[in-house]
Amino acid sequence: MKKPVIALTASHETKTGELRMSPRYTDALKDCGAIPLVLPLTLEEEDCIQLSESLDGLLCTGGPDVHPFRFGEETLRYCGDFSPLRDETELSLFHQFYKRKKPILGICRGIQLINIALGGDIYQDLDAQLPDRLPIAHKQPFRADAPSHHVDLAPDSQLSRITGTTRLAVNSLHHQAVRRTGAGLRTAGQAPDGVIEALEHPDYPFLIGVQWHPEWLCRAQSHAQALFEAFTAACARDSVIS
Ligand SMILES: [Mn+2]
Repeated sequence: MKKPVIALTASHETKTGELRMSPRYTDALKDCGAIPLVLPLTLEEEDCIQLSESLDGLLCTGGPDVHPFRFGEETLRYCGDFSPLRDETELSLFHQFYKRKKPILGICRGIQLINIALGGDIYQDLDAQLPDRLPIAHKQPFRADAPSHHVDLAPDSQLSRITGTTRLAVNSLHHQAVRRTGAGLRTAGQAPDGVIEALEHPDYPFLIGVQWHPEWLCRAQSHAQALFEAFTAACARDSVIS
């Protein structure tokens, strides 16, 4: 059987222009039987159309903040750095894969990008904009391969079906988070302080975003492995159809 080919977006070093890819993402996909394909950020729209037609799925990875103009806001004091090239290319890729109903998984920045692409918005900084929440450390003070807080899943969510549970122990390396959810998306999981940590699209073959980093947890947490397996299985189904 043909392996599914899954596109990943790379991290962009804005000072040098270099692209960077953590092997954790590519290993997680490879371990599930997929061929990971890291894309450049210099893609025209017609390139994104062609790639979305020929590839089997899209993984939107972690990275810097999306520019606030993308969700109609001024830049607030605690917003972080951004990559204009990455915002532009990733949004274009998302829209083309989305249009063709190809499987899409968003991780960290990826869940925020998916939400913004579908008309939702985000908190530019949790500590500044939600100071009174339970003080969960969304930037955990220790290694990323150890979980630091829990996420409670909606019992009827795709994520609870995939993971076989409604409570996940996750890592946390973010200072922003989903606020208003975009068109068609539902909240699938929240941290104990109410912060949205997972989104999914009930009417789409596979469109899931998670605020944590499952690529760091594959060895330690079976739910992380289950998520990558479900994603690559959805991409494999797609590769049979196309
Ligand atoms: Mn978190």
